[in-house]
Amino acid sequence: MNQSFEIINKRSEIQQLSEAVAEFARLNALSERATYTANLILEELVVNIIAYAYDDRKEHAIKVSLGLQDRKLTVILEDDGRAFNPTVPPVRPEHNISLDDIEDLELGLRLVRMLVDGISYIRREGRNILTLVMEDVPGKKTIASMLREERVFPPPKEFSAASQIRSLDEYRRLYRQSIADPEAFWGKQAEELDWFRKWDRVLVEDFAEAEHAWFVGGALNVTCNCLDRHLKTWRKNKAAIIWEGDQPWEQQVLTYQQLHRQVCRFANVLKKHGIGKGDRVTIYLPMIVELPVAMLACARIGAIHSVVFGGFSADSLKDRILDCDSRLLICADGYRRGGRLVKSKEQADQALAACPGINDVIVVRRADIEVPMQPERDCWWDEEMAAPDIADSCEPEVMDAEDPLFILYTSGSTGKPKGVLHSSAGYLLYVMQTFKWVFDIRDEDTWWCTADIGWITGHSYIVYGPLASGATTLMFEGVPNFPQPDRFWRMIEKHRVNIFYAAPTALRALMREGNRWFEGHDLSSLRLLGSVGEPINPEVWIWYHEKVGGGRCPIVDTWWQTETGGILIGPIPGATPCKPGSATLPLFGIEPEVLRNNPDSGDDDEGGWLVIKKPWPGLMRRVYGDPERFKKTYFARFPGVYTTGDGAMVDNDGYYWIMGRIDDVINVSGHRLGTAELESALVSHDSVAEAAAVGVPHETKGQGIYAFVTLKAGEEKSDRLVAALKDHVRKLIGPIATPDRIQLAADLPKTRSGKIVRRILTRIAAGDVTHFGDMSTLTDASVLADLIKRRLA
Ligand code: 6R9
Repeated sequence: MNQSFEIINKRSEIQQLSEAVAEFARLNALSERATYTANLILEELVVNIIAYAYDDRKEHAIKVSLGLQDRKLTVILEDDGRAFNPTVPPVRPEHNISLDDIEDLELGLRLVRMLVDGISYIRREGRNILTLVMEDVPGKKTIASMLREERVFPPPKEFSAASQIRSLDEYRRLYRQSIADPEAFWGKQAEELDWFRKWDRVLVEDFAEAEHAWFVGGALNVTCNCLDRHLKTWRKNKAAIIWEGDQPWEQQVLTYQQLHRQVCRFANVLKKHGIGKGDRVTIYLPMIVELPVAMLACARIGAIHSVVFGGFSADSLKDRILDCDSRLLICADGYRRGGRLVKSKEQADQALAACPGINDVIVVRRADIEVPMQPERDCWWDEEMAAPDIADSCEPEVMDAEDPLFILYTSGSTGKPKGVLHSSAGYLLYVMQTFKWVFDIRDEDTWWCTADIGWITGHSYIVYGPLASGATTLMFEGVPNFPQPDRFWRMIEKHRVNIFYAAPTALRALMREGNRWFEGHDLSSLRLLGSVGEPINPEVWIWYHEKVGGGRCPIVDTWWQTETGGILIGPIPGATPCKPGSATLPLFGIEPEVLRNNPDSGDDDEGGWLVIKKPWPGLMRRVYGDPERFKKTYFARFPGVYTTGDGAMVDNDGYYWIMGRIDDVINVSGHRLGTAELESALVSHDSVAEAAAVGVPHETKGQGIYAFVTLKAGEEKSDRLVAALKDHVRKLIGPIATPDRIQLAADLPKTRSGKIVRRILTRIAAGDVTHFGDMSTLTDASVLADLIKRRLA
């Protein structure tokens, strides 16, 4: 029995559609689960299409057909094949959306994938046709069927043959050892570091209290491990950092010897400015070599660095300086990114107006623009470095294994960013070893991680991991599409890059630019590809594999967090067969588990909260300046284990499928932004009474920001005001936090206790449908409902 409906891009019709599905379900005696699923599919897909087209006045036919045969329910969606929004839509002016883009509607399709038993997509006669099939078996598990992605890519034989870990058996054997006796395992690993004094105990822990200390009694200096020890070997004149500027012709190479000298000299400059062990230094620099030099110089003398992403605004910089009571700031006059000038000294000066603790500012000349210099406070990097009393060598400070190495701020859900504090020995060991395991690094490799050092990925896998391993790390100041969208491919060819590590958000943006940008570029040097920051959807995975990797490079999808220091879940490329969309298996010493709120429900392969049961050396030590917050944030929901805040499920092969964050942080291009931080920025505007921000799927950024704002009484609604509000947020937090859309609302939905119900707002943001009632009343979908609610609540 079959039935079709046509809808013409009107939200009111969705309601009718839902009623028609209910009628179809009644006539065919569909189970509650199948009805629910069909409805959810329609809601997620059709509404997303309409929401993205977003203009109710435009008519775009979407044909929906339902069919049932042998208890197999089919839902077929056909669009009219036209661009959905031929005029400039208010949401995303740059693109029109059709079913082709559905894969990018992250949340919608991910939920649908969980629920159905099959998806097929074709384009026929100018129409996009998507068919979804599900078996109507009452009581069938809901989340398990997310695993429609069944393609498996075993490691290429030649790759395995040349790798350090060559088979899944070898991985499993090592893994079992690492879990059975972690102290023996990590003790052996730590032999690979240079120590002033060996440790007395590998691990002292009370995980229930969120406490763990590694290599207790040991002493070392991180820079001795990243620099000095290589100078005694042939690596002395090996390129440590190859740098390329915003403009393709700008280039700089620092050998280990040269980097060592720069670091020592700048360490001496810091000392001259009165900086010593334990002092905090804030570094607000673009991606230039002075940034890693400054970080390592801090580490040389035991100062704690706090790198603030160069794209953050004056206000964010101010908060981060004040929070850790920084003594000294390092910034640039300005810099160009994608050819556009960023006046960073201006931002720094604005921030410093409210930071009395900063007595010294060291300014790197990068843009060569006029900037005001405050006589007693500001000085130039090049002049300081050239001073006659600055020596080429600097004795490394003897650091306790547990002494802090750096603070890195990350958005939490309570508004105030958290200063994640990492240790010296444990952090370094963890990033060094994971770098070798996951990226299978060899001495002759050119390694390129495209992240910004302002984020943890850059700290761990541009600076500390590669340098501790004696690798050559490529550092790039610019953006992927400047001067043209082939910049990455040009750079891979030019530097003969062997291993390339990027974020899905960048890959999606490049994929969108089209394949012609590959033309004429020889990417044959590539051996291995990596992904980090967000779930990589299978379609992007396949594109990455085929177009960038030429079908021959394994892809390592690496899951981890600022808090975890380094990668926790990811393939060993010579050993682990990959499944597109899965981060695969835990690394050595990492014991993850997926926990449900109700432990008695469902089987192992259902989704839930991803937690890590035992400590590992790279895990953060505490939140700077807030002794309780580490435990309160990560150890409260499930006592005794580290709760990551991400949802995940495990399949029958033990593979982890990360479903994104369960809390209310919005992940824009891999950068986590707290909704509370966004909301407090909005509310700080004179006209705003109340605000709520939610994430909406966005085809390039992963998530976009959709904000609801209630104006103060007497304030006039206007487009100008909306623009002013966006501008306000951008100034306060930074361009990355600019809301994609602001909707002025008379009232926000709230619970009785006054908490805003974001779940409803998310629904509205995605297309104004709230007709499902309470999803949790459906018992066999309860786990899913729980996840959805947590994700959206
Ligand atoms: C390294 C980094 C952490 C959050 C994390 C998760 C998401 C990171 C991922 C991934 C799916 C992956 N995330 N890697 N989700 N697959 N391979 O990004 O740190 O900025 O702290 O973000 O990013 O949600 O919890 P951070």
